[in-house]
Amino acid sequence: MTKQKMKIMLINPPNCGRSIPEEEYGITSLRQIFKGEPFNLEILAGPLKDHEVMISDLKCETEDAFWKTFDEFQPDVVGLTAVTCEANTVIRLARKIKEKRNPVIVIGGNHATYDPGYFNRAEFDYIAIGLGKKSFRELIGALADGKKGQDIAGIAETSPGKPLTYATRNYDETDLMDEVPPRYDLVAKYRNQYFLEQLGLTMGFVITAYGCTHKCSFCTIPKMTGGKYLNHSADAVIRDIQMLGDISFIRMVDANTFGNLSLSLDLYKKIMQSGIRKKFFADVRADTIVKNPALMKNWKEAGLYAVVVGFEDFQDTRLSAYNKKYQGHVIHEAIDILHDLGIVIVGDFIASPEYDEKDFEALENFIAAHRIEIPVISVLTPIPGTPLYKKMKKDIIISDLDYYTFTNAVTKTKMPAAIFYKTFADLVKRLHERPHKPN
Ligand code: B12
Ligand code: SF4
Repeated sequence: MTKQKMKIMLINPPNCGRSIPEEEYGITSLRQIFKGEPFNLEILAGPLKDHEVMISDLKCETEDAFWKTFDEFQPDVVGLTAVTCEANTVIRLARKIKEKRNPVIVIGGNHATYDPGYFNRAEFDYIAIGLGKKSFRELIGALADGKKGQDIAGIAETSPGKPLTYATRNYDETDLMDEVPPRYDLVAKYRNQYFLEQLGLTMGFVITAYGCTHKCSFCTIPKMTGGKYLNHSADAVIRDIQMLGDISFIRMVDANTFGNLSLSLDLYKKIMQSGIRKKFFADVRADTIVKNPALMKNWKEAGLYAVVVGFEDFQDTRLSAYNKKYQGHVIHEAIDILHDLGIVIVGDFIASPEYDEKDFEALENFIAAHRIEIPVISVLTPIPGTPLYKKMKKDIIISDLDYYTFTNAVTKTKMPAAIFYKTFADLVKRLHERPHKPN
């Protein structure tokens, strides 16, 4: 059979999810800190040059505009992405798409990877588990040849009512397809909407490495690569930064940046040599900072402006319950290093359902005492498929995934729920009242 040129529509779902503190306690900025480009879809589009591909970002346009584009484009294949709080929304969207036209619908992303069975239903034809750049290309290749994609590792063909079967993909660096850049051009029309309200700036995304070798109990990253840490070459990252043109803030969206020392050094050197002068944001583990202060210094010189550090907590017992693999003193040391270098700290903390008033107070005091410039507090959320979910399943009181926005207590709280939310919401409000502006 001859290869068919496919029309492929990749869709970023609309802003969704429920948030009790926002709905009932007047906080407006928890879920929508900023709109980010649908980088995963840009990456998936990269190797599909033989086909006609478009990206629709429903976070940036109205549903009416979307359906008009959909009717005009008439896709053969639709690719949807979703984190957990978007899972129900993409099911509804896929249902509507199937009613209008019957393209092949593929769902991928964090929720599909951790809880693929959730999408084993008639609205979807295939589920992508883990990294999708190469496996999706293989699937499109098979469909273009008039075949099915059931034999592609990492891709499950749905079988509603029956258990899902698929071959696990043994991810390696070839899955990153280093030589193929993301299709930034496909979101050019939305670019000015990718805005970080809290800092008043727009950002472009690049990625240097995927996955993580750590196993924090709540996290939905390790399975993405089968627990491996996979790197792009420094040259590919430089290429991507340059493709973003004059955007001056670059977010490295790795889950665990600087996890490979030699790559991080190589990239730093190449940034310096190439004359790239940007402000970089990266997600870095506290122990990486403590083990590699010289690397942090180099990166400060290369433009590292802020780091997002998943501190999660500062008490050893909780850190160990989260399987963080370091103790509280590491956090103190990391903060000192970052302050000395003048790198802005975006500190992620988790409010446990075990928290009482004293714990919230201790957290606020810790943030103030350590001058965490941008604290981000989420509520501990057991995402299906994680070790935390297994542990907390019996305590779940809200199973509707719309509420899995990391802002709701979906498990029983030690404090009465209303007081927990009020204390959490008041703390977040106070922290938001001291916004940090970039210099
Ligand atoms: C940048 C980022 C954001 C940005 C923008 C995200 C966006 N573009 O929409 C902002 C700050 C807005 C954001 C917000 C939130 N985020 Co966020 N975010 C990230 C971060 C750091 C990077 C995402 C990224 O670009 N990754 C790189 C891409 C290439 O990887 P990827 O998405 O996994 O895609 C690959 C595969 O999954 C697969 N794939 C993905 N989609 C599809 C689709 C198809 C068809 C196929 C075949 C394959 C496929 O192929 C891709 C390429 O290999 C991740 C952590 C991380 N490092 O991944 C968290 C992360 C995705 N966020 C998370 C969460 C919880 C949220 C919030 C709910 C938090 C909150 N309370 O504010 C909100 C909700 C956002 C929303 N959609 O409504 C969680 C998701 C957990 C979960 N299972 O729900 C993550 C994993 C962080 C974490 N460690 O817990 N986020
Ligand atoms: S929270 Fe960070 S360090 Fe822990 S498993 Fe996830 S990506 Fe790795």
